Amino acid sequence: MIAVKDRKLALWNIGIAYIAFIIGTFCGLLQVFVRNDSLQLPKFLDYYQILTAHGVLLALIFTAFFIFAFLIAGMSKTLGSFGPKVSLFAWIGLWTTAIGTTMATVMIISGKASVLYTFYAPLKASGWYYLGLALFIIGTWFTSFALLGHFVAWKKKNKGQFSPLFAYMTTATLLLWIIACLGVVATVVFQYLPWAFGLTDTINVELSRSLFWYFGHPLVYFWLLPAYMAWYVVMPKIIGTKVFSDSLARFSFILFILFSFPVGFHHQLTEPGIDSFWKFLQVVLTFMVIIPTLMTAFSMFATFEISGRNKGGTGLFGWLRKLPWKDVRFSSLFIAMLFFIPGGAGGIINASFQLNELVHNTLWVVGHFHITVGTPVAMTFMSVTFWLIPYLTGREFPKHLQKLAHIQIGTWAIGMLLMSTAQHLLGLLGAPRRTAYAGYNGNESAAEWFQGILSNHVTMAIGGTILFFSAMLLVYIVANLMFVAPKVQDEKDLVEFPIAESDTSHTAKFLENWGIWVGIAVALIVMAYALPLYDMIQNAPPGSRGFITW
Ligand code: HAS
Repeated sequence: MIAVKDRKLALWNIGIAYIAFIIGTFCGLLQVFVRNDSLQLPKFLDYYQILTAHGVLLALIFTAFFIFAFLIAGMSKTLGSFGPKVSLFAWIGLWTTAIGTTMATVMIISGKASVLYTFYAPLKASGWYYLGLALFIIGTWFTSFALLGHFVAWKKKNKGQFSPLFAYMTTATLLLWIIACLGVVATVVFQYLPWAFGLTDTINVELSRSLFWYFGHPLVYFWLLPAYMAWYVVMPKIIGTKVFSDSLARFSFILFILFSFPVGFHHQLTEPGIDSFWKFLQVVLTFMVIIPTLMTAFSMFATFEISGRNKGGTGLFGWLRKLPWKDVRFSSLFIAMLFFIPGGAGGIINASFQLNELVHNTLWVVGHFHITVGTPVAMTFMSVTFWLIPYLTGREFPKHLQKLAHIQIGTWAIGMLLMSTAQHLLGLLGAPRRTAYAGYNGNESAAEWFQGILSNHVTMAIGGTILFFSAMLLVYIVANLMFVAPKVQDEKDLVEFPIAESDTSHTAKFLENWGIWVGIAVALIVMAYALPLYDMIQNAPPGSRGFITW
């Protein structure tokens, strides 16, 4: 059992995460209906406003708060409870992040920041929106440094020992986050804030987008790595076995630190001002970042098979039947992983220079991120929710809620399958993303493209509605686990915090030498970014004034 004060900290983070989840998913529901022209929004709301709220609240706020809750709980569990300084920093982090979130949300709701979660210039939001985002990042840094401080203190006390796998992975994730944020902090502080508050008239659009994507791609791995932590460390315990290979797991996280950064240009392959050499280089490096995921896939299959065979499964696939399908903590993780197969394959298509011409800025990309962050990541967080909240609140996870959890996971999978398939197909047929309903001026041949059973905005809306139902079911389960489910009487009946045993006897010491890895990461960043960024600043295109198009 972790200390009460650390539990409280984690619970506050989860609480804020789920408030963002409620508003964000409701905006998603509205969106799918606007896009198939069956809903007219009231005058005070417009499509781009709800699209911005949806993206910011789910992709940035829900994920970040949930991730920090998971990391806080796991670090306290594996390294011991936090000292006063760590707690203080983590609380300052929580409140700064919450204030930043509130500022940004208020600006979006009041219609002063309909710039979507990527806030591409020259769209111009109120300066208070960018300030809110800056506070959000600063807050996450406080919490990150608090957790890193806890790690360093543990290492000092346990000289020469390997850190527990969970703590190691947390450290890698936080380093990735801190280095990634440097890009977005640079553009917000030096470009957006002076521009939005009227100190400068114009903005260098190309530079701002490049700095954003320097951050934006590692951001997706900041979502993914905590999910991988649950796959590597939590899942084996749930299915009754050990981590397949401690060194493989650690090394895959190191590869993410190295290759997450020098790849941001694959989001800008159609950006005219970047020389094709730099795009080519970053595309090649993008293919390197696939390797740790394939290592993870190999490791997961091996873990499943070992566990299934230990339980008596025979034949080529007999072990699959022995896995604990009735345990929703496991079935949700498994479905999450299944979704990542087409999700990752779509990523490879996006990253391929020529194919990107076809899919860029279409609904295909929206389909892609719903089956990466929207399912593998989000469903892993749901799986974690099912045991982490009762563990922290000291409540039971009663049978009727477990049944509901199965329905919730099933409906999420069905809704997402329908919605994301429709999005992928519509995108291939040319439906643009980041746009409200388009009737193509009643053009008949354009309308025909969108009348297939799956390539249809109605299918997308049906999927979206099922997803919203599933989201509300999840909120019901969360509220019950937080406040209603019966308290356990005896600590031994407490829901388990599953951490699998990990054998470090073959793990190489240099994997724990962070200086080497951060050094190589910096060298790769300099190689991929120094010259193109220098060029963008030295030979800057004429800046753009701001546009408020809504
Ligand atoms: Fe992506 C756009 C390329 C992974 C999220 N991506 C986005 C956007 C988001 C996003 C949010 O190159 C939109 C941004 C925006 O608003 O503009 N993506 C990739 C590549 C990968 C990738 C190469 N993306 C992710 C992940 C995300 C995510 C993960 C969130 C968590 N993505 C792109 C590109 C674009 C893009 C371009 C820009 C498009 C454009 O033009 O705008 C790779 O990391 C993928 C590697 C993964 C695999 C899959 C292997 C998986 C296997 C199954 C796993 C199974 C396991 C075990 C572990 C190669 C093999 C299962 C066990 C069983 C028994 C089943």
